[in-house]
Amino acid sequence: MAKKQASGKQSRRGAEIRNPQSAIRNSSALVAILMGSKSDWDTMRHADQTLTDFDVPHECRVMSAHRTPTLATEFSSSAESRGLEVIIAAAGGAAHLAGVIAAHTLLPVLGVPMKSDALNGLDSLLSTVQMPGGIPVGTLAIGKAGALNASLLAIAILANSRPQLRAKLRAFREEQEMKIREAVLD
Ligand code: RP5
Repeated sequence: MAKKQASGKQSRRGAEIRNPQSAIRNSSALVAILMGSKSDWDTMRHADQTLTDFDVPHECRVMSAHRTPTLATEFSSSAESRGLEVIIAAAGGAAHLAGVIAAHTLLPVLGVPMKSDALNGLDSLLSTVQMPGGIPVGTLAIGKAGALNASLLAIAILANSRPQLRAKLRAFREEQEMKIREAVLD
């Protein structure tokens, strides 16, 4: 289960998620995984795990376009100068986080619609994907597949200028293909 930081400074600035691999504020982070609520973590941990598997420095944080609008604005405005290269933003329902983040940065923003109780994620998907022309959000699938693919897409973006990472991504694809080619049905 994700842990919420309880210190005064961090609780003022919004909840953050810590796990053994991804520091809360990783000064060398290339990718940020943002989510609108701690309740999104069970889905977004799959993105975190994939980036960890690929040894991509990253950070995971909770912030909301609605509940912590100032934090979301501050974070995205300063993201590039802090060395981040890709931002993944997950939200559910009236899912505005990715769009708000994208409005304040030139970095690529990948949106992951969370599966919602009310409409099974269709609301989140439409809110995330239907950005008016001019401020793009690259929107992935609803839920776990979207979380996984957002991290793989972030890796592909970073891999354009990092041959070692590109080799890892190629190996991942080959291993995935091999598993399917060798699948045995009972
Ligand atoms: C969104 O509202 C979050 O991204 C989450 O998916 C959804 C529900 O949030 P909680 O009510 O569980 O905090 O902002």
